[in-house]
Amino acid sequence: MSAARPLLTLPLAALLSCAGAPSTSDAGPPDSGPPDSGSSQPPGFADGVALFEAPDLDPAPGSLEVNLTAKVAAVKVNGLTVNRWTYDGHLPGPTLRATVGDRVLVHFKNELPEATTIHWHGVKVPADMDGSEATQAPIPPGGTFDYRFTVTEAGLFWYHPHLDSSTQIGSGLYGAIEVVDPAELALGDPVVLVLSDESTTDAGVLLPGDESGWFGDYFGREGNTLLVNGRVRPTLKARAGLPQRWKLLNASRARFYQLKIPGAQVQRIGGDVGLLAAPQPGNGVILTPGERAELWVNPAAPGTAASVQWLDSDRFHLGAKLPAQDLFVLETVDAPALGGRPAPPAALRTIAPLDVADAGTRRLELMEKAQNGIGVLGINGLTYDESKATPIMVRLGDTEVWEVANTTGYDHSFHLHGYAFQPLDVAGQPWPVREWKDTVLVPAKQSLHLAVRFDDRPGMWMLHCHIIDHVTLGMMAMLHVMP
Ligand SMILES: [Cu+2]
Repeated sequence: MSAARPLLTLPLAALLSCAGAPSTSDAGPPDSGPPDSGSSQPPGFADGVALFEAPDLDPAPGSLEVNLTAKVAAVKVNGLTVNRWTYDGHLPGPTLRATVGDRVLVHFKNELPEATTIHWHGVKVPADMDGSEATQAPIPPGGTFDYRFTVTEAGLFWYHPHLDSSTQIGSGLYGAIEVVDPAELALGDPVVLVLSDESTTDAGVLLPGDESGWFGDYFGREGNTLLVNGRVRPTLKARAGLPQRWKLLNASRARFYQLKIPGAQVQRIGGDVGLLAAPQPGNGVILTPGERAELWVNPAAPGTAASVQWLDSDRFHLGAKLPAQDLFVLETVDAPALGGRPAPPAALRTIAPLDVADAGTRRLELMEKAQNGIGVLGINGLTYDESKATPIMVRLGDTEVWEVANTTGYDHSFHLHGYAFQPLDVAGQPWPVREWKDTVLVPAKQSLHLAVRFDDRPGMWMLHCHIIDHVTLGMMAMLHVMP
């Protein structure tokens, strides 16, 4: 594969000068002047959050070929050696790093005690590679499957099971997919940060995936241990004035992350599928399960150690918030970079709006109802079991505007397989920036409008709440993109 990691090993300034940097992009005017020469991140600045990278079995450029085995393995978490469900014995699973245009081949083997599949969240795979029960039979224990697809867009994506998902994701089965585009703006030294949590005893033993039954499904299982790249409160080092590009993924089952990053200038520069059209305010960004965000982070004063914290976003609208929790330490150790970089470029990339002049409209209600004396969740009046025989039908080539209406009293995370969409507005307010998303917060008692084009890859797909426990209660539906 061709996705070596020049930004981690070369000084940013050197990279900018040899690449010609912003001028090679069509994203608009260059930013606020060249950085100083010779400045770089502190040596080993990201060692504290290093992720294992899947070795490429095919050295030819344009392809990434990896082995991936799901298995129970001993890992070290918070000083304890504990068993987790893992990909290749790593928590998170190995990072797949690829370049736009790469063909990806994953030789998957299931050594778990139960059946599984892999869903490639956000990657535009063919329908029969999507890993949902709509298109793939469960891979039994001992079974194998080759997943093949091409990565066509830059961004941070991820992979996880789409079967017994609350238990399997909650037990450790998730990994990042970083797709880079050499033609993209250089926007700081990249760091992938996988945010997850797990529910364990004091001895670090995982609680059962269905722990606390219906109550856990309804409220969503938030773990008692917060992990950043599989570690408890690791340290990331930085140099004042020299921006880092944090690529964040929320791989938790149910927890929302509102991030507080003290002592730094922070702009959101990317969303689920690559860069935004323009930077947005980045401190306080909320990530629902499955969502990604890219943040441009420019640390302020050297000699400081700031705790990057999780804040409660009150997703149940209880009017009271849980105390903040530490996620990781941002340690600014070196003298300031000469000249610094006060802001990212005002234009990041060109994103054409989807043409919705002739678009059909569709309403999807995220709702709850009583069934046999308990609350269940669904879409348009039906739980997944009730609706799966009659999928939502759309036509290949059509553009549609969807109203996703949340009529429950708490927030949901709406995820569409196979197709990215452009959010148009939420709660009556225009979406602040043009961007591509596949997972989005739909606040309680509010509606969100999005535009989506079924441009390619007909077949059966899924849409569901990415609070995975809500899938268990029925908030999922099948979508048939008809050729
Ligand atoms: Cu939900």
